[in-house]
Amino acid sequence: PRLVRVAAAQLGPIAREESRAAVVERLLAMLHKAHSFGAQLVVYPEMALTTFFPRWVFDDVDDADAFCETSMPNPDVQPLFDEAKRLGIGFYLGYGELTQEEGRKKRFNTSILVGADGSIIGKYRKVHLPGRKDADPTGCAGNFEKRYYEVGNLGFPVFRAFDGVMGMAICNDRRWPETYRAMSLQGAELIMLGYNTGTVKRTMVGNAQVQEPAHLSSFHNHLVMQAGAYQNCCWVVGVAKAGMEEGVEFMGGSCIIAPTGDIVAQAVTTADEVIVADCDLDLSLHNRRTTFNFEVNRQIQTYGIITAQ
Ligand code: CDT
Repeated sequence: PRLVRVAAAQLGPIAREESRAAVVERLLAMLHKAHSFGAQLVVYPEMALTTFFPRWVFDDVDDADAFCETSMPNPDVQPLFDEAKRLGIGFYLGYGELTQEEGRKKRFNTSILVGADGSIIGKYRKVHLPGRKDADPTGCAGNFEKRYYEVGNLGFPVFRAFDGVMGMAICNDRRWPETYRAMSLQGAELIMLGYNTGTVKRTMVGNAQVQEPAHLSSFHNHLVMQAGAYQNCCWVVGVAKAGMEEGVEFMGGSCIIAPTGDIVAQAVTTADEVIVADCDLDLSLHNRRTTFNFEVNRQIQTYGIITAQ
């Protein structure tokens, strides 16, 4: 078997006033715990260095810059890179990215994969941005990522690393089957994804704010990741930022899911917590050769509508 011991490092809440240096201390504490468990790869959440700022509508969208990183690694995050390299552990890290491209400023919701030697193996920028661009006049609050971030422009790349083929996604991406399929078609065997997801979902029906039944948020969280893993023959490592953050409660439920769709490890708190599993990347192969032998069984001549306007 091609075994990689993977740790999911769930974060409890990050307060707006918490410095990056303080957050990195928490990431380091979990890195050490993961190391004591023998992990080779640690997966941190989406936007793991700051509070989840897109819950707010800043009048000046550029106020978001303060929550973004202009370089990676930077002095605040360097201790994590250094210690992970010293321990020979790789990691996935989500963060807000501020960059200059095509002669203008852009922000992306980004993740990177760092190798055991401390080098950045690959980068992903979130494709499926949730929420709204502007405040709802009826006061419906939630997620305003579309206000601050651009749609990721790197596609769904996969990377040869950790003796397998690795992919990345971020939060809302996990709800979309295309996310997993795009990477699975390139041979992805393990997909890492971080999330910041409220424990209740409110939607507008006409002028009324309607709350989903409470059990659905958590059910949907696991449903989509388990289906993604099974239908695409890959491991999925979903890692939450959890707990009560700036008045909003985020769900936990971080988990490691096998290509069978089984959850093999799951967090039980909504605080900083490390869980591990031995992920046999060869497990991806069984279904790829049988039920989901893509070459033999996909019927692409019927799928055109998926990418048609
Ligand atoms: N961070 C993130 O992508 N959160 C979304 C919230 C969706 S509700 C507007 C999610 O899909 O979990």
